[in-house]
Amino acid sequence: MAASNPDAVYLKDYQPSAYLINRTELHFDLLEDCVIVSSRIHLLRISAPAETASITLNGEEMELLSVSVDGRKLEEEEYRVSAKALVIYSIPEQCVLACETRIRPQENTSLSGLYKSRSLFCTQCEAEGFRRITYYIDRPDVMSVFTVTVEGDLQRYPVLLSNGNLIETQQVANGRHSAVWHDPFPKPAYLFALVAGNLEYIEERFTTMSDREVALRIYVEKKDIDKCGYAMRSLQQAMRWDEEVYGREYDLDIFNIVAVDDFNMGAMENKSLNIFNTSCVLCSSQITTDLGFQRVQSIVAHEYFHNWSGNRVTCRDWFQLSLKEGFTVFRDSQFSADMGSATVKRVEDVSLLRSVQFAEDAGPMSHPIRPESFIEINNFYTATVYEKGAEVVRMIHTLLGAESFRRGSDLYFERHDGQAVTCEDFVLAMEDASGINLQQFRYWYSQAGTPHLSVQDDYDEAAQCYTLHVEQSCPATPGQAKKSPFVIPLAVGLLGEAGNLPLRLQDAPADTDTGDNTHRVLTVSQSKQSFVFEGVTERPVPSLLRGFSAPVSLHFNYSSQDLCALMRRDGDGFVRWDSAQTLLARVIFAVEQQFVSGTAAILDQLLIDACSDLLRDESLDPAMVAEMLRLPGEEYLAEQASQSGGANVDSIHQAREWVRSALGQALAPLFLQRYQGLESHLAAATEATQIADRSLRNMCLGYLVSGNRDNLALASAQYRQATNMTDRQAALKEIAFYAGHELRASTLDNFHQQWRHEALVVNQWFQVQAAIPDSEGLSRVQLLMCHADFDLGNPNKVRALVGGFVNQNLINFHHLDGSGYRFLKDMVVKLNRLNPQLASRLLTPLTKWRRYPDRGELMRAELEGLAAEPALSSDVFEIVSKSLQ
Ligand code: B3K
Ligand code: ZN
Repeated sequence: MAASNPDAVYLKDYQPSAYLINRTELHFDLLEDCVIVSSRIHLLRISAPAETASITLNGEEMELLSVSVDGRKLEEEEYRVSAKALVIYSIPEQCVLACETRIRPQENTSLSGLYKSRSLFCTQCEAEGFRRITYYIDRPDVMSVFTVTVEGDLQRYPVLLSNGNLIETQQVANGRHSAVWHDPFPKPAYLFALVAGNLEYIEERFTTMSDREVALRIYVEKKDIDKCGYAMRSLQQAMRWDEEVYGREYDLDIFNIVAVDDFNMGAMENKSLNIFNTSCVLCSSQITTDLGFQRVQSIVAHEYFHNWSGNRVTCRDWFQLSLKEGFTVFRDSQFSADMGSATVKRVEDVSLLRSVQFAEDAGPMSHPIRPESFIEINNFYTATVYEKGAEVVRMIHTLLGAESFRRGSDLYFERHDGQAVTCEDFVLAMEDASGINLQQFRYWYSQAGTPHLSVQDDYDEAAQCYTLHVEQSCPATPGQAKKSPFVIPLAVGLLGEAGNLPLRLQDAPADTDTGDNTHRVLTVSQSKQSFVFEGVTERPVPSLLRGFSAPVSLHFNYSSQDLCALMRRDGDGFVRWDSAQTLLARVIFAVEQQFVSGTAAILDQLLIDACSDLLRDESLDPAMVAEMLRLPGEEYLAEQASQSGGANVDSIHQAREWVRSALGQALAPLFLQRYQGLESHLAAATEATQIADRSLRNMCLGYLVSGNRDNLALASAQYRQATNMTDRQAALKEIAFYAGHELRASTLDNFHQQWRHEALVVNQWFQVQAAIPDSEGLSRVQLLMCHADFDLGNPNKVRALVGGFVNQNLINFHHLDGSGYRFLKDMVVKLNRLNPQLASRLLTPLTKWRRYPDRGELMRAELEGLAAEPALSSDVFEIVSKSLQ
């Protein structure tokens, strides 16, 4: 472990800053081996006045060249520099503090602060990267008006960017030039950005709702200039949508996006200068899959939406991260739903939540969406804070209704514009605007864990009454043994023989909100509660948790016939999908049991019939049919299995493969018919119907290959004839996973030859190979790590290859000889030095050791090994130590 273990920070210890920084002036001298940063910060003490007082500024990994106060250079005894701070012993109530520091972006492999991505200077300051640039009060509630001068070589760095408006540019001596940027909006340091390099841009104009012209630019390397159009269109759509749906207008004359290769996550919402991972901006149908296009659209929108939910109104402290992230994810999911199929979007979001967030909630890092403490804030950019946070905002939307929710968001933005606030302020605005009391609802912010909702029904034929008995509970999570009941909006319908029945809830006014009398949102707020429906003329099948109205795990004892009925006929698209998933999971687990007990596996005829109906009905949205036929992932199945005793990855994998193959065989003619019928076109590659067709067609291909290896010929033909990356990659995957050595090797080789100049496609190539579930799994990955195109310094490559292996190749990662675990441990040790944020993210699969009774000890041993490593970063230390507790 580290010589001294890093300490935790607690929400309860929050204190406002003693100082404000009204203005911040920065000057960057970009040199080839270092950067000289000169800062002038205008300080004002706001805590109890005193003659003199000390100040502590955050600062790491930098060399202090000089420090002065109001123009007077300080003597060495007037201050102290430590590894993490600069303390000045005595400072006037109001003054200008000037520092000159030297930093080395060229050596910064952590990609936090100012660093170099290839030949480009760029920054990433959220959460605490600014303190690696200059000494500062680096916390989100210290907001300042920034003026930034960037000076560098004209040839190497013709483009010099920072936040806000460009004030002036100048040629200076020695072939250098400079640019001055001023951002009139006060902002926390985490939203600061700087970019310098040789970039080209595309430009469009946007006229805002109040008729202001905004210049929109996307900056990329010259070779990528033809791949920015889709991101630009997405930005324009997002800007219009935010005006129409939230009444939010853009507030500066310029909005820039820059794409960089080396980036720790997807993108960053720096004020007016968003910095993006190239993987989240660049697209063309030649190099990008349909999923990739959707990702670009939603991330461009997400970062843009932060301009209001995050930037204009920001977080008081990092415990409030979900204030901006949960709300912004909710906003971007509404946007994506409006741009495409709302049900498909919901299905994708819920699949992610259930496989990743539910697992997080059940593991050692479980935390509420507003955590109470952390060691390293970078570890809390989690599915809980983001995705569950968005679900919590969605529930407020459901409980208030769309109109009151909009009044609440207007009030929130109006009340807090220019402030750094808390989740509580958000909830208060929602309460004030709607008159609805959210007191008990607030437990969603403070309690961790996935609530368990168990429902039983009871039908009284004589009285024509149908009752739902609902019970909620929530498992203990670290530090929270007992939970209070949550407020759970439970959207329901009742399915009869001829469709959904009209609902009359006893003792309740008619639900006027939806105008649909077959749908109703019940508010569950007690541990046990019953809801009685009157005038129910037949025994219905309950359609529960429609639209996934709350992030809970739902339990109702459906028969397989019930599930088939819901799957075929329920009025709610989400419930139709969810019933299919439940049935598929049930069949897979049944087959797993048959394997374990040595009996011959058989496929449930009910499932075959239901899938056959789905495939035959050409009136259904092909995208939804594809989602309904998608087998639940191994990760999700393992999580499910661990809830009831323990997961065995090998038998889960075997059973899942068997079910796919058996279904592929049973319905081979139908799969082939749909496969051949769904033509795939390049034209209008992003158009919804084409995407839907491709998605079902490729799903059929998967089943066909699983059912009969001869169908690899179809995959081969598709690979050769594909006019877009979606079809090419789908075919490649089938070949890589299931073809014999020769075909596999030649196809993979062909793919690499063809795309080796497109880094993003090479990453897809790494990722497909990392996931191949054959006995060569780990050695293939190890070999690929020596490939000339691999680079440990580039997070996209590491995520594709190492992440692809540990997250998507479950049987190899969990090999009983422990080699997968050792491999991950060794990678984490290496990356811990280079890029701690990346290291700690990769570590997640090892933290789930308790899920696997048969090999958990092997996993734990690697965690112990990591714990014994010297010089662990706070990032890795926190995950390791919490996993071992
Ligand atoms: N706010 C950034 C995430 C920053 C992560 C820092 N470790 C991107 C986003 O959520 O929009
Ligand atoms: Zn965000």
